[in-house]
Amino acid sequence: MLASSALRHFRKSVTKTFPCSTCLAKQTFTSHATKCTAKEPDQPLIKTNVPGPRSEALKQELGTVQNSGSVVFFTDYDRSQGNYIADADGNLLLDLYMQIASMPLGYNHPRLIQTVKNAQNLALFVNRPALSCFPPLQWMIRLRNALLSMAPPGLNSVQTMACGACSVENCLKSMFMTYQRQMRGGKPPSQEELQSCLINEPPGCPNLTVVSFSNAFHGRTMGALSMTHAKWVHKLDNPQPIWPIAQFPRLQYPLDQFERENRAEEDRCLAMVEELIEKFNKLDRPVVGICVEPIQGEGGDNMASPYFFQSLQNITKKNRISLMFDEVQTGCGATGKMWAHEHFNLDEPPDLVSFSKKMLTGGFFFRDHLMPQEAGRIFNTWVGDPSKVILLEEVAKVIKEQDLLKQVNETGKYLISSLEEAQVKFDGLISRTRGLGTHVAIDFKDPTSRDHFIKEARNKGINLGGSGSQTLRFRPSLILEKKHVDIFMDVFYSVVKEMYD
Ligand code: PSZ
Repeated sequence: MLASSALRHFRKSVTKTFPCSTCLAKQTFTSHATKCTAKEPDQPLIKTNVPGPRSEALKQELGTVQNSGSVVFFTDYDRSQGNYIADADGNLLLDLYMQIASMPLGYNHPRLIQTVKNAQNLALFVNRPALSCFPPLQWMIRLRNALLSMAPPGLNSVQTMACGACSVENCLKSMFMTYQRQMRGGKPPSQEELQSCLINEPPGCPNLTVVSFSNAFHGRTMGALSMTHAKWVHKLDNPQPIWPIAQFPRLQYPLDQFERENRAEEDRCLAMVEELIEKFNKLDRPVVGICVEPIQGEGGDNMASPYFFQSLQNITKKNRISLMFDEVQTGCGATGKMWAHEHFNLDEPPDLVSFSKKMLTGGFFFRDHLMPQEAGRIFNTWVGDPSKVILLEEVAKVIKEQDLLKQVNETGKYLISSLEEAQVKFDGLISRTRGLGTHVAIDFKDPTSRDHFIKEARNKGINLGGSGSQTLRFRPSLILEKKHVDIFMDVFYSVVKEMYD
């Protein structure tokens, strides 16, 4: 009763008119959202340097209570729309970085606004549940419509989590627990195991390990950090376990001119993986799995061929260990397929796939044998947030209805060919154009020129980010179009020409 009177009150209060946050027209939420014709700006609008004085002042103020050194600019989320981000100084930038790859449909998408305004969703925006204990009535429907409708082929189970790192963290734990369960061959854990685990000692806490790769990034929690090898700023001062680290291939571009060299490079890295597994097994630090990004994101947009990933899967099958893809950055359509590993034509599905960012909720898909056998083993208070899954359900629908994966492929091809053309003109300054879909990158000749480009492009109305030491990365939303690529390329030419002369 209380709930329905609260709902009535809510409905009454929202039937008043107020400006639509997307098009600013006066409206009542019940009728307007479906008709809203909110349009993003036609082009960037630059009034000050980016960051401007207001952003700088806010950053300084934030700096009095926390380290604000990583803040790029303060953002006006009310005025950001579609592919455009608005800053605190009245500038509008075409955003090809999208909150570090985490906005699937750009800013203030009318369908997401409508979802938030839908009174039926209100209770799940207001009451954040402890999902493992008290899931909402329609949880199963939500999971099916949102997460399971987007699942990689062959992966039927899913666990939600709050963020990328904790998704990776719980993939690791699933791999370890499954390995130990299989080792016990159906017997329950011994008393000694139950006691020793409480004081961090074997046999309860066994010396199990996972193979990760040079330049990998998997997050900053302790387990995920053990597999992260991109930059010292992530790692320094934290104790880390002794786990095997293999090299990730460094391919030469253009790929069709370096087939032989690239195959040799991938074979070298694969041999290293096999050697490390053998070595660690012998050291009594058994390897239970391999964790890899389909395209290394933070570490410099490093790619490998389908052959490399197929071979990795063969190694995991031969050793009866798990293959985990970390798709936190590559997942949800950015590469033109829902999951980047779908580009690799694997014989079987991988064992685990972690996600977050564009998926709005964190979590992971996994194969049936990784299902925890005891309650409470993969558990925390929130294990995600249903309000994010409600939004994801709408994202999934929009991706299908608007055929956004096709758009990502077409826009991505256009972006890559435009950059390849530019690369020939500015030989020596930029190189190694690469990517899948709009998950694209180029290299500058050194870190200073990359950083200079990002700064100048921002001042001319394009927001972009870097990865690795000298890579420029594109992480737009799925709604990017060719016309946006043209706007970017104009700025690209004007900045790079100045740098080249
Ligand atoms: O500096 C940082 O902490 C950053 S900058 C970009 C990320 C993290 N990416 C997050 C990420 C990822 O790209 C991959 C492949 N795996 C895991 C993560 C961790 O996700 P969050 O940041 O949600 O914990």
